[in-house]
Amino acid sequence: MVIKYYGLRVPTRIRSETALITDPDVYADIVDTPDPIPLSIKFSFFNNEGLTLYVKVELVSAPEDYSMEPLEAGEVAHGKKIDFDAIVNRAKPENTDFMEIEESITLRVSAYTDSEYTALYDYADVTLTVHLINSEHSGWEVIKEVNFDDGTLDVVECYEENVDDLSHCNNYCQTSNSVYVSPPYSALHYAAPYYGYAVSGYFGFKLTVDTSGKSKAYLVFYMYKGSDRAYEVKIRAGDIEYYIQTVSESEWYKVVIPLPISSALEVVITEYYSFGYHDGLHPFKFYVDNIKIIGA
Ligand SMILES: [Ca+2]
Repeated sequence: MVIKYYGLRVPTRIRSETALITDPDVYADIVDTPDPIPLSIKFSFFNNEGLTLYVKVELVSAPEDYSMEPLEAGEVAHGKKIDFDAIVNRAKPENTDFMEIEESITLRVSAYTDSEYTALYDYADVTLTVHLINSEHSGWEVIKEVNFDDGTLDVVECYEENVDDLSHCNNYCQTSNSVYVSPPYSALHYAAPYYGYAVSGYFGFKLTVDTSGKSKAYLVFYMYKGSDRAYEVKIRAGDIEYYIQTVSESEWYKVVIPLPISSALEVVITEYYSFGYHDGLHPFKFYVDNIKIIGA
């Protein structure tokens, strides 16, 4: 599953063209992903309209390989915001002889004044570009690949950001054989506050890669959420940040992120952890595996 952060303002402001669209691009790898490929598109809906609204998202225009169950995202009171993911399915392409193809889809975000979604208040259409990547196509140069299977973290470093109190926290990174994509190891970032202490912040991994000389490059990797006290995933490539907000526990996700071109590009993969005391039951456990940087 590939998730992009996507932001929208109130419907009337969309119509007057002051909508905030953070990134109208969605990326997915066709290698080892399910058929159909679920594309999860993040929406933030702000209601500043002075009445309660009910939000619905549906697919209004796309190639025939796409489908979507209309999503009734529910009630948003005046002054409130809701965050939700719209899932659009793309059938896996039968002909896989491509490095990347781009397709355009349009979603309609509608606001209703009733919970039965009959009284339309306003709507906005949002057009997205879907980038389907074949990460195993021979046209890509594999710039770096890390699978942790020799038991080392290779070029991947332990990383923390905005952590309020690391001194009262058990915190480390190591290879782990509890879960993995390629056997026998993945990389684990473990953290847990000492008894009586609280800890919060972004915990994860960092690596530096060289994408210079390429016209484009991608980061492809798997991640696994192992903690019920972890929240959004933040991935930073250079100074560009990507957020993934809805991640189920105990499930591997495949993620594709476009990378800037740089001879020393810092790539950071983190998850936000927050926990108020130590009970031994809610440590932070975040796994990554099969990190691949490709370019052409
Ligand atoms: Ca592995």
